[in-house]
Amino acid sequence: MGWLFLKVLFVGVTFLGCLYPLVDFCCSGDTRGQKPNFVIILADDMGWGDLGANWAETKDTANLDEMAAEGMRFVDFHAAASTCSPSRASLLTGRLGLRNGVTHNFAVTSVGGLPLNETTLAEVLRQAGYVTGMIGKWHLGHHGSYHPNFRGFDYYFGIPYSHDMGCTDTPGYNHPPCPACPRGDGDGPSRTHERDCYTDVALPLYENLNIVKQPVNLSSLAQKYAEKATQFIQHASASGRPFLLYVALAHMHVPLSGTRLSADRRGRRPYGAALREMDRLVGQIKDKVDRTARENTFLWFTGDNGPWAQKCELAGSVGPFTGSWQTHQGGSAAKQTTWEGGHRVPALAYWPGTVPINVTSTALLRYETRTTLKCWDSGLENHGPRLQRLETSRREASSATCLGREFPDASYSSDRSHTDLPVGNPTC
Ligand SMILES: [Ca+2]
Repeated sequence: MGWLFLKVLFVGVTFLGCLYPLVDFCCSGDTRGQKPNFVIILADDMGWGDLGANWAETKDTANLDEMAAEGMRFVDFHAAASTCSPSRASLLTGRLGLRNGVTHNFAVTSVGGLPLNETTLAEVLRQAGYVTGMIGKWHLGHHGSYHPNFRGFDYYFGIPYSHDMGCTDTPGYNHPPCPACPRGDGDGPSRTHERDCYTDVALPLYENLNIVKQPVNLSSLAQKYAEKATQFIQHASASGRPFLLYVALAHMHVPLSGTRLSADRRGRRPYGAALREMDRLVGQIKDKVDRTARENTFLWFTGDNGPWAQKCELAGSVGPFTGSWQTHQGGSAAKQTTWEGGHRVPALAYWPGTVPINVTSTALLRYETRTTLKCWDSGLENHGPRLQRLETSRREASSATCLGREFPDASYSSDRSHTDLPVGNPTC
Protein backbone atom coordinates (compact mmCIF):
# COMPACT_ATOMS: atom_id res chain seq x y z
CA MET A 1 0.00 0.00 0.00
CA GLY A 2 3.00 2.29 0.40
CA TRP A 3 3.13 2.90 -3.31
CA LEU A 4 -0.27 4.45 -3.11
CA PHE A 5 0.81 7.14 -0.73
CA LEU A 6 3.92 7.91 -2.74
CA LYS A 7 1.64 8.31 -5.69
CA VAL A 8 -0.47 10.76 -3.75
CA LEU A 9 2.58 12.74 -2.78
CA PHE A 10 4.27 12.99 -6.13
CA VAL A 11 1.35 13.30 -8.45
CA GLY A 12 0.61 16.75 -7.03
CA VAL A 13 -1.69 17.47 -4.25
CA THR A 14 -4.26 20.05 -3.35
CA PHE A 15 -7.69 19.60 -1.96
CA LEU A 16 -8.60 17.38 -4.83
CA GLY A 17 -5.16 16.57 -6.04
CA CYS A 18 -4.93 14.66 -2.81
CA LEU A 19 -8.07 12.71 -3.48
CA TYR A 20 -8.31 12.07 -7.15
CA PRO A 21 -5.20 9.89 -7.28
CA LEU A 22 -6.96 7.77 -4.68
CA VAL A 23 -10.04 7.70 -6.85
CA ASP A 24 -7.77 6.50 -9.59
CA PHE A 25 -6.55 3.83 -7.22
CA CYS A 26 -10.06 2.77 -6.36
CA CYS A 27 -11.15 2.33 -9.92
CA SER A 28 -8.01 0.85 -11.42
CA GLY A 29 -8.28 -2.76 -12.42
CA ASP A 30 -5.57 -4.31 -10.27
CA THR A 31 -6.97 -2.92 -7.06
CA ARG A 32 -10.66 -3.30 -7.74
CA GLY A 33 -12.53 -4.48 -4.71
CA GLN A 34 -10.33 -2.57 -2.26
CA LYS A 35 -11.95 0.80 -2.55
CA PRO A 36 -10.83 3.06 0.29
CA ASN A 37 -13.16 5.25 2.29
CA PHE A 38 -12.57 9.01 2.25
CA VAL A 39 -13.22 11.35 5.16
CA ILE A 40 -12.52 15.01 4.44
CA ILE A 41 -12.72 17.45 7.34
CA LEU A 42 -12.60 21.08 6.26
CA ALA A 43 -12.15 23.81 8.85
CA ASP A 44 -13.45 27.30 8.13
CA ASP A 45 -11.19 30.36 8.46
CA MET A 46 -8.56 28.40 10.37
CA GLY A 47 -5.10 29.91 10.37
CA TRP A 48 -1.91 28.03 9.55
CA GLY A 49 -0.73 28.89 13.04
CA ASP A 50 -3.87 27.52 14.70
CA LEU A 51 -2.48 24.01 14.43
CA GLY A 52 -0.22 23.31 17.36
CA ALA A 53 1.91 20.96 15.28
CA ASN A 54 2.65 23.90 12.97
CA TRP A 55 3.06 26.65 15.51
CA ALA A 56 4.32 25.98 19.00
CA GLU A 57 2.49 28.96 20.47
CA THR A 58 -0.80 27.18 19.86
CA LYS A 59 -1.69 24.70 22.61
CA ASP A 60 -5.36 24.05 21.82
CA THR A 61 -5.24 21.23 19.26
CA ALA A 62 -4.29 18.08 21.12
CA ASN A 63 -6.27 15.75 18.85
CA LEU A 64 -5.02 17.33 15.64
CA ASP A 65 -1.46 17.27 16.94
CA GLU A 66 -1.90 13.58 17.67
CA MET A 67 -3.23 13.05 14.17
CA ALA A 68 -0.14 14.81 12.81
CA ALA A 69 2.10 12.53 14.85
CA GLU A 70 0.24 9.49 13.59
CA GLY A 71 0.17 10.63 9.97
CA MET A 72 1.65 13.17 7.64
CA ARG A 73 1.69 16.95 7.99
CA PHE A 74 1.96 19.25 5.00
CA VAL A 75 3.40 22.62 5.92
CA ASP A 76 3.31 24.29 2.51
CA PHE A 77 -0.20 23.42 1.47
CA HIS A 78 -2.37 26.04 -0.20
CA ALA A 79 -6.10 26.33 -0.57
CA ALA A 80 -7.38 27.07 -4.04
CA ALA A 81 -8.79 30.43 -2.93
CA SER A 82 -8.82 32.68 0.08
CA THR A 83 -12.58 32.79 0.65
CA CYS A 84 -15.24 30.21 1.30
CA SER A 85 -17.25 29.48 -1.85
CA PRO A 86 -14.39 29.51 -4.39
CA SER A 87 -12.27 27.31 -2.16
CA ARG A 88 -15.09 24.81 -1.65
CA ALA A 89 -15.97 24.78 -5.33
CA SER A 90 -12.40 23.86 -6.15
CA LEU A 91 -12.39 21.23 -3.44
CA LEU A 92 -15.35 19.47 -5.00
CA THR A 93 -14.53 19.96 -8.68
CA GLY A 94 -10.73 19.91 -8.80
CA ARG A 95 -10.81 23.10 -10.85
CA LEU A 96 -9.92 26.68 -10.06
CA GLY A 97 -12.61 29.32 -10.01
CA LEU A 98 -11.65 30.64 -13.42
CA ARG A 99 -12.76 27.30 -14.83
CA ASN A 100 -15.57 26.22 -12.53
CA GLY A 101 -17.13 29.68 -12.49
CA VAL A 102 -17.09 30.28 -8.74
CA THR A 103 -14.89 33.28 -8.03
CA HIS A 104 -16.92 34.98 -5.30
CA ASN A 105 -18.86 33.98 -2.23
CA PHE A 106 -22.53 33.17 -2.63
CA ALA A 107 -24.88 35.36 -0.61
CA VAL A 108 -28.12 34.61 1.22
CA THR A 109 -29.92 36.14 -1.74
CA SER A 110 -28.00 34.22 -4.40
CA VAL A 111 -30.27 32.24 -6.69
CA GLY A 112 -27.44 30.28 -8.33
CA GLY A 113 -24.62 28.12 -7.13
CA LEU A 114 -21.83 25.88 -8.32
CA PRO A 115 -22.62 25.62 -12.05
CA LEU A 116 -24.64 22.53 -12.76
CA ASN A 117 -22.35 21.43 -15.57
CA GLU A 118 -19.55 21.01 -13.05
CA THR A 119 -18.93 17.48 -11.81
CA THR A 120 -18.29 17.01 -8.11
CA LEU A 121 -16.10 14.49 -6.39
CA ALA A 122 -19.21 13.11 -4.71
CA GLU A 123 -20.84 12.45 -8.08
CA VAL A 124 -17.77 10.61 -9.31
CA LEU A 125 -17.57 8.45 -6.24
CA ARG A 126 -21.29 7.77 -6.06
CA GLN A 127 -21.19 6.44 -9.59
CA ALA A 128 -18.28 4.27 -8.51
CA GLY A 129 -20.49 2.68 -5.84
CA TYR A 130 -19.76 4.88 -2.86
CA VAL A 131 -22.17 6.00 -0.17
CA THR A 132 -21.73 9.76 -0.01
CA GLY A 133 -22.49 12.12 2.85
CA MET A 134 -21.91 15.75 3.64
CA ILE A 135 -22.20 17.40 7.03
CA GLY A 136 -21.78 21.10 7.65
CA LYS A 137 -21.52 24.29 5.66
CA TRP A 138 -22.28 23.97 1.94
CA HIS A 139 -22.05 27.52 0.55
CA LEU A 140 -22.28 26.46 -3.08
CA GLY A 141 -25.88 27.47 -3.73
CA HIS A 142 -28.93 26.66 -1.68
CA HIS A 143 -31.86 26.74 -4.08
CA GLY A 144 -33.24 23.93 -6.19
CA SER A 145 -30.69 21.83 -8.00
CA TYR A 146 -27.77 23.50 -6.25
CA HIS A 147 -28.57 21.72 -2.99
CA PRO A 148 -25.99 19.10 -1.89
CA ASN A 149 -28.49 16.27 -2.36
CA PHE A 150 -28.47 17.11 -6.07
CA ARG A 151 -24.69 17.45 -6.29
CA GLY A 152 -23.74 13.89 -5.49
CA PHE A 153 -24.43 13.54 -1.80
CA ASP A 154 -26.82 10.82 -0.65
CA TYR A 155 -27.06 12.42 2.77
CA TYR A 156 -26.77 16.02 3.91
CA PHE A 157 -26.96 17.63 7.34
CA GLY A 158 -25.88 21.20 7.85
CA ILE A 159 -26.27 24.88 7.10
CA PRO A 160 -26.51 26.30 3.56
CA TYR A 161 -23.90 29.04 3.99
CA SER A 162 -21.79 30.68 6.67
CA HIS A 163 -23.38 30.90 10.08
CA ASP A 164 -22.89 34.66 10.23
CA MET A 165 -25.26 34.95 7.25
CA GLY A 166 -28.47 34.69 9.23
CA CYS A 167 -29.64 35.49 12.70
CA THR A 168 -29.76 32.96 15.51
CA ASP A 169 -31.07 32.98 19.05
CA THR A 170 -27.56 32.10 20.15
CA PRO A 171 -25.54 34.74 18.31
CA GLY A 172 -22.17 33.82 19.76
CA TYR A 173 -19.04 35.90 19.59
CA ASN A 174 -18.62 38.17 16.61
CA HIS A 175 -16.88 41.43 15.98
CA PRO A 176 -18.82 43.60 16.21
CA PRO A 177 -21.42 41.56 18.11
CA CYS A 178 -24.77 40.74 16.50
CA PRO A 179 -28.17 40.65 18.18
CA ALA A 180 -30.44 37.64 18.49
CA CYS A 181 -33.21 37.13 15.95
CA PRO A 182 -35.88 39.83 16.15
CA ARG A 183 -39.17 38.89 17.78
CA GLY A 184 -42.73 40.06 17.56
CA ASP A 185 -44.50 41.89 14.76
CA GLY A 186 -41.52 42.97 12.74
CA ASP A 187 -40.52 45.96 14.81
CA GLY A 188 -37.17 44.38 15.53
CA PRO A 189 -33.96 45.20 13.73
CA SER A 190 -33.56 44.51 10.05
CA ARG A 191 -30.24 43.69 8.48
CA THR A 192 -27.85 46.25 9.79
CA HIS A 193 -25.11 46.79 7.28
CA GLU A 194 -23.14 48.96 9.61
CA ARG A 195 -23.04 46.23 12.20
CA ASP A 196 -22.28 43.52 9.67
CA CYS A 197 -25.17 41.45 10.96
CA TYR A 198 -27.97 39.64 9.12
CA THR A 199 -31.37 39.45 10.74
CA ASP A 200 -33.78 39.13 7.83
CA VAL A 201 -33.57 35.35 7.58
CA ALA A 202 -32.99 33.06 10.53
CA LEU A 203 -30.19 30.61 9.85
CA PRO A 204 -31.70 27.24 8.84
CA LEU A 205 -30.38 23.78 9.65
CA TYR A 206 -31.09 21.18 6.98
CA GLU A 207 -31.29 17.43 7.01
CA ASN A 208 -31.40 16.48 3.36
CA LEU A 209 -34.08 18.70 1.79
CA ASN A 210 -35.87 19.53 5.02
CA ILE A 211 -35.28 22.38 7.43
CA VAL A 212 -35.14 20.67 10.81
CA LYS A 213 -34.43 23.77 12.90
CA GLN A 214 -34.58 27.52 12.29
CA PRO A 215 -32.78 29.35 13.65
CA VAL A 216 -30.05 26.85 14.29
CA ASN A 217 -28.74 26.52 17.83
CA LEU A 218 -25.07 27.40 17.47
CA SER A 219 -24.28 26.18 20.97
CA SER A 220 -25.14 22.58 20.12
CA LEU A 221 -24.10 22.54 16.47
CA ALA A 222 -20.68 20.98 17.04
CA GLN A 223 -22.19 18.11 18.99
CA LYS A 224 -24.86 17.62 16.33
CA TYR A 225 -22.19 17.42 13.66
CA ALA A 226 -20.25 14.87 15.71
CA GLU A 227 -23.37 12.73 16.17
CA LYS A 228 -24.31 12.84 12.51
CA ALA A 229 -20.75 12.15 11.34
CA THR A 230 -20.31 9.14 13.58
CA GLN A 231 -23.75 7.82 12.64
CA PHE A 232 -22.93 8.16 8.95
CA ILE A 233 -19.63 6.30 9.34
CA GLN A 234 -21.39 3.57 11.30
CA HIS A 235 -24.21 3.12 8.82
CA ALA A 236 -21.98 3.38 5.75
CA SER A 237 -19.55 0.83 7.15
CA ALA A 238 -22.42 -1.52 7.97
CA SER A 239 -23.67 -1.22 4.40
CA GLY A 240 -20.54 -2.91 3.10
CA ARG A 241 -20.00 -0.15 0.56
CA PRO A 242 -17.11 2.31 0.50
CA PHE A 243 -18.00 5.80 1.60
CA LEU A 244 -17.14 9.46 1.21
CA LEU A 245 -17.85 11.74 4.16
CA TYR A 246 -17.21 15.46 3.71
CA VAL A 247 -17.44 17.39 6.98
CA ALA A 248 -17.32 21.17 6.54
CA LEU A 249 -17.04 22.53 10.06
CA ALA A 250 -18.50 25.79 11.33
CA HIS A 251 -15.26 26.37 13.26
CA MET A 252 -13.31 28.72 13.21
CA HIS A 253 -15.60 31.13 11.38
CA VAL A 254 -17.37 33.75 13.49
CA PRO A 255 -19.64 33.85 15.36
CA LEU A 256 -17.85 31.57 17.75
CA SER A 257 -20.07 29.34 19.81
CA GLY A 258 -21.18 31.10 22.95
CA THR A 259 -21.19 28.25 25.41
CA ARG A 260 -18.47 26.50 27.33
CA LEU A 261 -15.99 29.13 26.26
CA SER A 262 -14.08 29.25 29.47
CA ALA A 263 -11.21 31.59 30.03
CA ASP A 264 -8.19 30.85 27.91
CA ARG A 265 -4.93 30.87 29.80
CA ARG A 266 -3.21 32.80 27.02
CA GLY A 267 -5.84 35.46 26.70
CA ARG A 268 -7.30 34.15 23.44
CA ARG A 269 -10.71 33.74 24.93
CA PRO A 270 -13.06 32.83 23.33
CA TYR A 271 -11.04 31.90 20.24
CA GLY A 272 -8.88 29.41 22.08
CA ALA A 273 -11.94 27.75 23.62
CA ALA A 274 -13.61 27.45 20.22
CA LEU A 275 -10.41 26.00 18.79
CA ARG A 276 -10.45 23.36 21.50
CA GLU A 277 -14.10 22.63 20.76
CA MET A 278 -13.25 22.08 17.08
CA ASP A 279 -10.32 19.89 18.05
CA ARG A 280 -12.61 17.71 20.18
CA LEU A 281 -15.04 17.38 17.29
CA VAL A 282 -12.27 16.26 14.94
CA GLY A 283 -11.09 13.84 17.61
CA GLN A 284 -14.56 12.30 17.86
CA ILE A 285 -14.68 11.70 14.11
CA LYS A 286 -11.17 10.25 14.05
CA ASP A 287 -12.00 7.97 16.96
CA LYS A 288 -15.01 6.67 15.06
CA VAL A 289 -12.88 6.03 11.99
CA ASP A 290 -10.34 4.20 14.16
CA ARG A 291 -12.99 1.99 15.73
CA THR A 292 -14.93 1.32 12.54
CA ALA A 293 -12.79 1.43 9.42
CA ARG A 294 -9.23 2.24 10.46
CA GLU A 295 -7.39 0.09 7.92
CA ASN A 296 -9.27 1.29 4.89
CA THR A 297 -9.99 4.95 5.45
CA PHE A 298 -8.07 7.98 4.25
CA LEU A 299 -8.70 10.87 6.64
CA TRP A 300 -7.78 14.32 5.43
CA PHE A 301 -7.93 17.53 7.47
CA THR A 302 -7.39 21.00 6.09
CA GLY A 303 -8.88 24.50 5.92
CA ASP A 304 -10.73 26.49 3.28
CA ASN A 305 -8.75 29.72 3.75
CA GLY A 306 -6.77 31.65 6.30
CA PRO A 307 -8.05 33.54 9.33
CA TRP A 308 -10.40 36.50 9.06
CA ALA A 309 -8.03 39.11 10.42
CA GLN A 310 -10.67 41.84 10.51
CA LYS A 311 -12.29 39.98 13.39
CA CYS A 312 -9.39 40.96 15.65
CA GLU A 313 -9.08 38.71 18.69
CA LEU A 314 -11.79 36.46 17.22
CA ALA A 315 -9.54 35.55 14.28
CA GLY A 316 -6.92 32.82 14.16
CA SER A 317 -3.19 32.90 13.72
CA VAL A 318 -1.30 33.06 10.44
CA GLY A 319 1.79 31.87 12.27
CA PRO A 320 4.89 33.45 10.73
CA PHE A 321 3.10 34.51 7.53
CA THR A 322 2.21 37.95 8.74
CA GLY A 323 2.68 39.80 5.48
CA SER A 324 4.59 42.60 7.13
CA TRP A 325 4.71 44.77 3.99
CA GLN A 326 0.96 44.53 3.49
CA THR A 327 0.03 45.00 7.12
CA HIS A 328 2.27 48.04 7.37
CA GLN A 329 0.13 49.62 4.65
CA GLY A 330 -2.88 49.14 6.90
CA GLY A 331 -4.24 46.04 5.20
CA SER A 332 -4.69 42.40 5.98
CA ALA A 333 -2.46 39.52 4.94
CA ALA A 334 -4.99 36.78 5.64
CA LYS A 335 -8.45 35.73 4.44
CA GLN A 336 -9.74 37.52 1.33
CA THR A 337 -6.24 38.32 0.14
CA THR A 338 -3.69 36.56 -2.01
CA TRP A 339 -1.08 37.05 0.65
CA GLU A 340 0.24 33.82 2.03
CA GLY A 341 -1.77 33.95 5.24
CA GLY A 342 -4.91 33.94 3.11
CA HIS A 343 -4.45 30.58 1.49
CA ARG A 344 -1.66 28.71 3.27
CA VAL A 345 -3.61 26.35 5.51
CA PRO A 346 -3.03 23.41 7.86
CA ALA A 347 -3.14 20.02 6.15
CA LEU A 348 -2.94 16.54 7.64
CA ALA A 349 -3.23 13.07 6.12
CA TYR A 350 -3.99 10.01 8.24
CA TRP A 351 -4.29 6.42 7.17
CA PRO A 352 -2.58 3.90 9.48
CA GLY A 353 -0.52 1.41 7.55
CA THR A 354 -0.54 3.47 4.36
CA VAL A 355 0.35 7.05 5.19
CA PRO A 356 3.75 7.27 6.94
CA ILE A 357 3.58 8.28 10.58
CA ASN A 358 5.05 11.42 12.06
CA VAL A 359 6.34 12.74 8.75
CA THR A 360 6.43 16.40 7.78
CA SER A 361 6.39 17.32 4.13
CA THR A 362 7.70 20.68 2.98
CA ALA A 363 6.58 20.05 -0.58
CA LEU A 364 4.79 22.97 -2.15
CA LEU A 365 1.49 21.38 -2.99
CA ARG A 366 -0.55 22.64 -5.79
CA TYR A 367 -3.65 22.49 -7.87
CA GLU A 368 -3.76 19.52 -10.23
CA THR A 369 -6.21 18.38 -12.84
CA ARG A 370 -4.36 15.82 -14.87
CA THR A 371 -4.83 13.07 -12.35
CA THR A 372 -8.51 13.82 -12.39
CA LEU A 373 -8.59 13.21 -16.10
CA LYS A 374 -6.58 10.06 -15.70
CA CYS A 375 -9.20 8.69 -13.38
CA TRP A 376 -11.99 9.63 -15.70
CA ASP A 377 -10.19 7.85 -18.48
CA SER A 378 -9.67 4.74 -16.42
CA GLY A 379 -13.13 3.37 -16.79
CA LEU A 380 -15.68 4.91 -14.47
CA GLU A 381 -18.90 4.15 -16.24
CA ASN A 382 -21.58 6.45 -17.59
CA HIS A 383 -19.54 9.60 -17.95
CA GLY A 384 -19.99 10.02 -21.67
CA PRO A 385 -21.62 13.45 -21.66
CA ARG A 386 -19.01 14.82 -19.35
CA LEU A 387 -16.02 13.42 -21.13
CA GLN A 388 -16.46 15.88 -23.94
CA ARG A 389 -15.99 18.73 -21.49
CA LEU A 390 -13.09 16.95 -19.91
CA GLU A 391 -11.45 16.53 -23.25
CA THR A 392 -11.47 20.30 -23.47
CA SER A 393 -10.04 20.46 -20.01
CA ARG A 394 -7.30 18.05 -21.02
CA ARG A 395 -5.97 20.60 -23.48
CA GLU A 396 -5.92 23.11 -20.67
CA ALA A 397 -4.36 20.77 -18.21
CA SER A 398 -0.75 21.72 -18.69
CA SER A 399 -1.56 25.32 -17.86
CA ALA A 400 -4.01 24.39 -15.14
CA THR A 401 -1.41 22.93 -12.83
CA CYS A 402 -0.70 26.17 -11.11
CA LEU A 403 -0.68 27.74 -7.78
CA GLY A 404 -3.67 29.88 -7.00
CA ARG A 405 -1.37 32.79 -6.34
CA GLU A 406 -0.05 32.60 -9.87
CA PHE A 407 -3.58 33.32 -11.02
CA PRO A 408 -4.63 36.15 -8.71
CA ASP A 409 -8.06 36.48 -10.25
CA ALA A 410 -8.79 32.88 -9.38
CA SER A 411 -7.83 33.09 -5.77
CA TYR A 412 -8.96 36.60 -5.04
CA SER A 413 -12.55 36.99 -4.05
CA SER A 414 -13.91 39.85 -2.05
CA ASP A 415 -17.11 39.49 -0.13
CA ARG A 416 -18.03 43.13 0.03
CA SER A 417 -21.10 42.39 2.04
CA HIS A 418 -18.59 41.95 4.84
CA THR A 419 -15.78 44.34 4.15
CA ASP A 420 -13.96 46.28 1.50
CA LEU A 421 -10.46 45.26 0.59
CA PRO A 422 -7.73 45.68 1.36
CA VAL A 423 -8.38 46.97 4.82
CA GLY A 424 -7.28 46.49 8.31
CA ASN A 425 -9.68 47.01 11.13
CA PRO A 426 -9.14 50.23 12.97
CA THR A 427 -11.17 48.98 15.88
CA CYS A 428 -8.83 46.09 16.62
CA1 LIG B 1 -13.81 30.35 5.07
